[in-house]
Amino acid sequence: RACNNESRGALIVLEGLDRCGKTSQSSRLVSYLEGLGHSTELWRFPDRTTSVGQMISAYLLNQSELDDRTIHLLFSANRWEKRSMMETKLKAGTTLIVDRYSYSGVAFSSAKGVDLEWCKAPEIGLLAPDLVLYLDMPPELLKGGYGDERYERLEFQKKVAQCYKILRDPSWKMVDACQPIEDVQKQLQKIVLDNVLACRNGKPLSLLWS
Ligand code: NYM
Repeated sequence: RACNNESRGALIVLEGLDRCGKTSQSSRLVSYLEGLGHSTELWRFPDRTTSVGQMISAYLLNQSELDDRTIHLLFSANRWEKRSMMETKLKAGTTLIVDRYSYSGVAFSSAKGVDLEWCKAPEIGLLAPDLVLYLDMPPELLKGGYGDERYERLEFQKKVAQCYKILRDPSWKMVDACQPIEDVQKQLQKIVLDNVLACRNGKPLSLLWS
């Protein structure tokens, strides 16, 4: 029963401020795991391809205005609409490397002043990550400055960093993202591989928010 092809994949989340290197580290991790023969997919939130995701994208591009709680619930709905597919993939043995998840949802909305517990509530019952990797970089050093999307301003990113600090728990792996890309990747690879192996060996899936 516990043969390898019945064991599950790992749910691995990368978090951090805008432009700290999450996206390139995530895709490198997928190549690394695939190279070792582990079935792996790259996911990201927001997933802008769904109809909810298109509303989110328009908001981020400043093409629409939405109340802070409304956009918060859309980000959450965007995770809920992917939840069953996520569970199916994990149970089929595929590891998911996820670029942002519920922690971004809570950190960015609470940085706007929305109550933190209120922000967490709609995330309850989503799958809990097996591993949260936080790419740590001071807001002042973020790569190449910011772009034009909503939230990409230094003062706001400082607030987001504070909110991440409140959310952080001892199980998060903090990685110094100021190091060269290759060094960051080496550290991430080791942590991720250990975690993928632990999940294959029968670690049960759990739910947020615990
Ligand atoms: N963001 C992302 C949120 O405000 N709430 C969420 O739940 C998620 C997943 O969207 N500035 C914010 C963080 C980013 C922006 O993300 C778009 P990305 O990774 O740049 O596509």
